[in-house]
Order: sequence, then C-alpha cells, then structure tokens
Amino acid sequence: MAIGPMCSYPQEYPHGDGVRISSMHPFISRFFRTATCCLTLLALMPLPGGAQSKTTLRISSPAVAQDWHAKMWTVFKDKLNATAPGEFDVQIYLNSSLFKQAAEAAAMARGNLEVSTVSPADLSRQVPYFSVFTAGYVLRDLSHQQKVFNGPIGEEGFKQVSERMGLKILATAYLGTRQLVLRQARDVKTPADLKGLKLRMPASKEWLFLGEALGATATPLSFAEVYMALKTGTIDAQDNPLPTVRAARFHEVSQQVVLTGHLVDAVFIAISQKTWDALTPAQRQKVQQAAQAAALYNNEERLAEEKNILAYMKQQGLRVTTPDVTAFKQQVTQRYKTSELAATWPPGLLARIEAVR
Ligand code: KDO
Repeated sequence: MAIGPMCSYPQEYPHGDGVRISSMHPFISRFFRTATCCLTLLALMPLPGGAQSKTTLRISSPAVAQDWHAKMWTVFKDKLNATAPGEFDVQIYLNSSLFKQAAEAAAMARGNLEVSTVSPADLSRQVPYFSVFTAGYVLRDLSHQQKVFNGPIGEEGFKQVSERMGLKILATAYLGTRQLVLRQARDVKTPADLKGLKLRMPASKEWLFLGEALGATATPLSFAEVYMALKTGTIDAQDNPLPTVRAARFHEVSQQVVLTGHLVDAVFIAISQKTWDALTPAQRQKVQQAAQAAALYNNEERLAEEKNILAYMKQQGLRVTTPDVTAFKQQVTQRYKTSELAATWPPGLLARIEAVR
C-alpha cells in the first residue's frame, strides 16, 4: 500500500478547535502527527477476523410509505440484518426521492443505485420478452403470476435481463390487479364507454398502448403527480391496484372504481449486477433470501387487502361497478394481436404462459 503521501506532515494542520500543530512544542507536535498517521492507517487496515466494511444497499422506490411494496423493504432490511449482521447498510428511499420512477433500471445498470423494483414495462425496452407481461388479460391471478415468473419462463427472461441490462432479478412482487378509478362517476359497461376519457398511464409506450387498448385516451404521467392531477382535473382517471389506490389516497379525489381487472401486475426486486458480482456467494444467498421474504410478505398482505378493499372503497363513498369484462378482454386481446408490441414477443411465449396451471 502506498502510504508515503498520507504520512507526510503538512506544514499547517488544523486541529479541532483551531489550534495548529505547527504552533506546539516540537515533541508534542510530533506525537500528534504520528498518532494521526497511525489512526489513518488503522482505519484502512482489514478488520480482524476477516470482517469487511459494510456494503451499502440504497433502495429507491416510487412507492408511498403506506403501500405494501414500500413496507416490504423493511422486511428485506430486517432479514438481512439478522442473517448477515454488520455486513450491509440498507438505506430505503421512498416516493421517488432518490431516482425518478422508471429511471431506476438505468441507474442500477450504471452502478449508481444498488437496489430497486422494476416493472415489466421498464424491462421491455431492452428485453422485448417482457412486453408480453405489459399486455392486458395475459396473467390470470397471483398464483398464475408466481408460477410463471418462478418457473422456466421467468428464468429465461431474467437471464436476458442480466445479460442485456446489468440487473439481477431477485424476486417477483405482486403489485396487484389493476382496476380503473374515475375522477367523476359515469356508466362504463364496454370499452366504447371510455371514449375520450383522459386515462393517466405511467410514461412508456407499453403502458400507453394498454390505456388505448382499453378504449380510453392514454395520458402519460408519473405516479407522484397522479393525486394532484385527479384533484385538479388534468386527468379523468387512472388505473392501479386498489391497495395502491388506498395507500396513495387516490380515492379521496375519485368517485368510482370500475372492476376491469385488466392487468395482474408485478414489480421485480432487482439489484445492480455490479453490486451483485461484488458480493461473496454467502452474501448473495442472504440477499436473495431477504428479497424473497420481502416479496412474500408483500404478496400475502396485498392479496389479503384486495379481498376486503371494496367494502372500504364503498365506505369512502365511491361507486364500485362491474363492467362487461368479456367485452374489455376481447377488445384488449384483439388490439394486442395486431400490435407492434406483439410482433416482438418470442413465438409461442404467449401460449406457454397460458398453459401454466
Ligand atoms: C404506476 O405508476 O401506476 C405504478 O403502479 C406502475 C408500477 O410499475 C410501479 O412503478 C408503481 O407505480 C410504483 O411502484 C408506485 O406504486
């Protein structure tokens, strides 16, 4: 280790309250300088017993604190602190306070961010394999989703993500089943009833295609701006799973829930490949287990909440209506069939997904 420059004595060395070492008795001054140098070297030396300095894992998420996929990060942190005490410094940043929604994947690829969630739409740009999961009415429910992503189909896709995007997917978290939530009540039976409705979607071509396929006029907006846009009328509607609607309090500025159930949505817990590669095999296993525990916690809590949330929405004064879901499904499926997006899906993938039971 090159220690020369570190131990050379500067002429003036500010010390604590401003006393300068150079103004001290030469013996005392020398003592201070030697002590400072030794302490610096000690700090740089490997800790006894092979202990290393902590690996920082900064987590960036657009989720609001009350949402399950925000709370799951505490499960991740606690689990990791229990299985690998003193090895990780897990820092949780919610509400897109560290990186903007959908900017996380690029940040992780560059090694500027360690951990986040990514959506199938975020992956689709570089790995078109995932755009099939941005399409409406492909996944049937949570159980189907988990079987697909935890089986060979997920494995194949995640391998491409790691090769092409510099991300390692650790677990699949159920975001919930997306429903339409309208600012002002109206009769909605079929997609034709959404004509002209300004439906906010997350800002990417995959999301916007879904909004249009449902029959609405899709308007891109980040999650953080949705509450205000509903309140002021910049948008007429948004779609999200109902536990997220409750957590982000969108129901306060909405009048109706339309149970289209158009997307059984997922977010994937991902870590920067650079961070992953720098971990020891034992640490990798613990990080993976912590991510799986976090996803499981989120999935169970969210599903349980989805089962009783309609009563809550009604109690909050919202109209809850069930449209002709078959009509929505038919239109959405038809629009995708002939779309540019579907042209990028690997042949046979949709049929393989459907066949998973
Ligand atoms: C949203 O912006 O509507 C969305 O639900 C899209 C998801 O992919 C995910 O980014 C989610 O927001 C955030 O995690 C906030 O809940």
